[in-house]
Amino acid sequence: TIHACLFDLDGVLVDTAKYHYIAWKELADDLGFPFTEQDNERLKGVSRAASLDILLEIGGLTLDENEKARLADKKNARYVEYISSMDSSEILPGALQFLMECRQNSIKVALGSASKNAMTILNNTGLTPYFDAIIDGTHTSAAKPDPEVFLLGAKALGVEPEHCVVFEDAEAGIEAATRAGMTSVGIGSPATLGAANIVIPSLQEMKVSTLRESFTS
Ligand code: B16
Ligand code: MG
Repeated sequence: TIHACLFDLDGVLVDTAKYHYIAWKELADDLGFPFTEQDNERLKGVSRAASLDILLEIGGLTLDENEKARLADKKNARYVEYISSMDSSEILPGALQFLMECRQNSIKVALGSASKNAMTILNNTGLTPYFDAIIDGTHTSAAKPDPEVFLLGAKALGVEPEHCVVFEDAEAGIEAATRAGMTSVGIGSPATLGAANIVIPSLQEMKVSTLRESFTS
């Protein structure tokens, strides 16, 4: 039986991927190399520091740790600027309805995000009150695909991993869920999320009844 749902943030509940992309692209522009939307796919679900390493690899640059810290801060300052004006219109289709349905069915709800800016996004979009526990990049020491973020979420909710379902849009996040001993629902394309137990295009295609039918154990 399912007692808890754990949600990734970017790409599952809100579309912040576009702001991450613009902010990384501006950094690549500053550094003088092209950075496409296709390149950006590699950064999804990946921590800020690891994202910068991938970006620099794409640009063929090797920089020291101080310089990398400066660039990561610069990207983040721009990203924070973009998300500061977010509102509830940027909640992805079906997300709010499904969060409410979880509550109505006494299914506990936690956030499991890699982002250190998760609280700003949840507060600006009005999503904060829908969560029983919030675990984000400020609470974790290991990034997805490490299962830490989801294990901390289950612990905070007091639910065993086998009774948790994770909703994720990134390959690394699905792997983290599997390693945590949880069931996973991929949000996006089966081409990239084939490792998930089921894959749906968006939370619009999800209902608590569907979840219960899919996962009866
Ligand atoms: P920040 P998620 C992830 O959030 C994003 O998908 C990823 O693109 C980003 O680099 C990472 O958070 C860190 O975000 O720079 O705000 O700390 O998908 O795990 O909710
Ligand atoms: Mg994500």
